[in-house]
Amino acid sequence: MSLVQLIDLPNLSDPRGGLVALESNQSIPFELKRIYYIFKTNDQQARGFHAHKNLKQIAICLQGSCKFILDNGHHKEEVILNSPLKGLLIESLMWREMHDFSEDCVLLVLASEYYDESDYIRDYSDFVKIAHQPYIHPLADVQSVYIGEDSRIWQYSVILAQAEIGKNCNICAHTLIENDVVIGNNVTVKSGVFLWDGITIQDNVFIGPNVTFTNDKHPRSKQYPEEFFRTVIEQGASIGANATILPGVKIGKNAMIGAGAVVTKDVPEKAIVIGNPAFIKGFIEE
Ligand code: T46
Repeated sequence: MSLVQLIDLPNLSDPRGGLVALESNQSIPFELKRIYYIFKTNDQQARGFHAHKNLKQIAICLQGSCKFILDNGHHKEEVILNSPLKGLLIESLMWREMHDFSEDCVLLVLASEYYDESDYIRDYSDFVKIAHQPYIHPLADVQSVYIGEDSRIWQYSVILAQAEIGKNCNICAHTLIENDVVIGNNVTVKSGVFLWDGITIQDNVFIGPNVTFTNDKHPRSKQYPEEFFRTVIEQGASIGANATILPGVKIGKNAMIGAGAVVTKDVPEKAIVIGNPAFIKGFIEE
């Protein structure tokens, strides 16, 4: 999604002249608590160079022009404001810089909160750290602190305290990750997947919905093996929906497991396996 969100302001102009009326929660998408304006600027003096933790704002260039640079910590976009009929919506956690003010620029800003210096993030490296923090949905139960940057954990996921999850992973709703589980970077775990003790998932692995993992060959209620089998899903492998992976299996790099397959033994690199018990149908050609 573009970082630049320009809102068309209600234009009530008629032959007598221009008129724009702004109303909280109507033409502007928040409750208005504060207004300020910046004027008598010059093109040599840039401003901004900060983000806000919670504040939302709309900037309107009532007269003249200026350039905004918006940066969400991942990428930057520029926009020139030069119309009293356009409002630039600046969401929280967005680094902003204002440059190239025309001499006659009058920049009006509508703010969702009262002034609060503690809401400012004025150091760029602090901002980048915050912008890359993992997202944990409020309905998830995440006890582990070992969640890599840019990872997202969705509703009703349970992640126990010792589990390790790398960067940029997507752990979908309704998943369970036990303690002795290590997940690499860029991994997708779709809904309905439970990762039991003893499972390692390397970088770039895709685990489809309702894939079933196991870690005990002869399970009996209340009887625990001294150690669970170790299952390893190597880099880049994909496992189709509803496949079952038996305990202790190694799935090789870039292998592809068909939907519903029951994998009873190791799968070589790049192998395509299907069926119950799963057999090799071919190899991925690159
Ligand atoms: C923003 C961009 C678009 C206050 O006391 N109350 C206020 O409401 C404001 C806006 C500022 N101040 C104080 C804080 C500083 O000591 O005024 C001084 C100058 O503010 P600052 O250097 O933050 O100004 P800009 O032009 O760099 O940034 C302003 C807003 O502060 C900021 O929220 O998003 O405009």
